[in-house]
Amino acid sequence: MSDTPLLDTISGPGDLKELDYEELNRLAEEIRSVIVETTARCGGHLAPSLGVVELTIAIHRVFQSPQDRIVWDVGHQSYAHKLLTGRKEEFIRLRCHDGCSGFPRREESPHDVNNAGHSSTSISYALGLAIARDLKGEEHHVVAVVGDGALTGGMAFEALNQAGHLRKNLIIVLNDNGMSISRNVGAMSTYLTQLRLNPRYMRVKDEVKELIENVPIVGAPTDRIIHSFKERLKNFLIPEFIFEELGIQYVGIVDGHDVQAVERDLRLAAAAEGPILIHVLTSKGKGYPPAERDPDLFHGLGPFDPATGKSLEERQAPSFTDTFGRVLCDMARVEPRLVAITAAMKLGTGLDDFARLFPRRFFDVGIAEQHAVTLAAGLALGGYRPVVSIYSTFLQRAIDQLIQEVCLQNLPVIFTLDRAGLVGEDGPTHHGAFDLSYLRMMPNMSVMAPRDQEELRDMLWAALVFAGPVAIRYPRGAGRSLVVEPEPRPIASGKGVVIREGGDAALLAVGRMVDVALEAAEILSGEGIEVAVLDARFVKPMDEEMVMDLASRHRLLATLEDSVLTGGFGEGVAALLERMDSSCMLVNFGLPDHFVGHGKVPYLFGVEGIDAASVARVVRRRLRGEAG
Ligand SMILES: Cc1ncc(C[n+]2csc(CCOP(=O)(O)OP(=O)(O)O)c2C)c(N)n1
Repeated sequence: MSDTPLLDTISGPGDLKELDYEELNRLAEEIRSVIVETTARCGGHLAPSLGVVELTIAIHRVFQSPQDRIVWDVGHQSYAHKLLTGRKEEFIRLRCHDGCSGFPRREESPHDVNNAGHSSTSISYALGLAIARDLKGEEHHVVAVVGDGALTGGMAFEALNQAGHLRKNLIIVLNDNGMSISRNVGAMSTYLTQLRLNPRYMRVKDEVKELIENVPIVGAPTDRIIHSFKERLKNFLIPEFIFEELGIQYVGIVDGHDVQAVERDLRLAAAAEGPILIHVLTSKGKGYPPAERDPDLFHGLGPFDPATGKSLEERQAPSFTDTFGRVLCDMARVEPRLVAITAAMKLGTGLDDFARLFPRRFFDVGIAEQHAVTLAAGLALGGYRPVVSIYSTFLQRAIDQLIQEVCLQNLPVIFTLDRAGLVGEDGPTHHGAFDLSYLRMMPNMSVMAPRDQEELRDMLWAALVFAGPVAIRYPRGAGRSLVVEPEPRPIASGKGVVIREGGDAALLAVGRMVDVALEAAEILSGEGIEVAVLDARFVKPMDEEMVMDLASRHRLLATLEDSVLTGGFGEGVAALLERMDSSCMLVNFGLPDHFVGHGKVPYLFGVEGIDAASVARVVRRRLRGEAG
């Protein structure tokens, strides 16, 4: 680790006040080196965190955390905040099961006001905190730090709407770097770019205002008439100012890498009455050339060589994400009605090639999952075949839209849920832990889970001819296919496939859990216990015939899924066995009724008892008539 003499003197934000600006700049460099070295080892959200180092220093100099409440939107940019709030030791093991979370966590520090991870929540949280403060008659500041990407989310607009109405004292720091994960999109983003590209605009605005105030009016009109005339003149000469029109004062634009300048504006905001937004300009990846050159690639990444920025992750096979992207392009070539939608995750969902090859059929809606789903419904009503690709965890945002706007009308929309199941180091906010339950409960929805990338290809092609909504969920990374040929194999609708025979028990596995089942089968076979393995393929409709056939031929069925047990595949099998009055024993493996922490996936599988060794152990015991 690099020497960090200044950072070593900081045990909490109060210590920052001892440093002069030259020292603060050196401190910023030290923080950057720790962030780069740590993320290079542990992976993480590098570029967002590098972009806000000076901003974080300035915030912690002006405000007294934890009395003043600082709310980080998404929270992926909170590394400097963690380092300045007494967590240097834990930060060294960032995102490991025994180290710091990659996001703010209340359990970790009183300086983390809320648990974050999903976007566009900070202004709502902050407004709630401001209301609570006023109701209790307390006096402290509430600060929301929100990115221009997060500002594209509906919740951010909803919160601004109420903040402008209530006029509570509330400070919104808009961290504008022009980027979401990829380049930011949308009309709000264009508006911010206009402000950003034209710093003179702000000065002109002030000059015009002053000029108008001094316009002499002849005759003796009433004050009200003069005021109304001047307002109209201002509106004519100054392009409408969104935030001020909403009742939120606007201050900007300030260079987010100039601690002194940011501090000055923050002090101004701290003294203001009512909601105020400070527009801060930052550069994503600041100070680390590979991240500055390629901020989207360095937004969030696995371990890399800090000297070159080159990834250390070995990739021999195309991931599920790559396969989805490639197959979708093949499908778009033969199906002109196919359109693709992402909610600010073009790279993450593998849609970059599609966007390049079919720009008119690709839509990035911003961080707006709810809108993405209803937009797809509209496109389906208009005769198109939309494919909406959203991470499993983020599609939770749009459960009502899935039910009301898609399933209720049985519209042919294909949903691809990437990062399904446990994702590992990003932890509880990002695990795709609930999808099988929330999708299973929706009438008309078909739900598939491929065991490997080739099966994903087959399922995508199969989904194209479904008459109603279909969801295909798959995990991060690669499965066992090393190569994925373009030609699909047929998938029988609603049918699973037995891929290993065995007379003692049958393991019914969903998606990547098929590999776990096969591994468990090998362990048991070594002990003379032979188990069959079913690749369920369809979680809904369930292959009831197959399940009942297996139940009739085995003493024990075990279901394996990497989604919560409540309402999941296993519960579906239990209900079926009960309905059919089957006497077959059943054991369900899946995610528990608690939030799973962060750490490597195999480690978490072990902790939660869904790895091959745990499955083999429980199956062995149950066959012997012992309790699980
Ligand atoms: C609801 C939701 N959808 C998608 C994401 C994935 N995501 C994480 S950060 C991010 C971009 C945020 O951009 P911005 O707020 O401008 O912050 P920056 O990374 O540029 O600092 C996205 C899309 C998320 N965290 N939450």
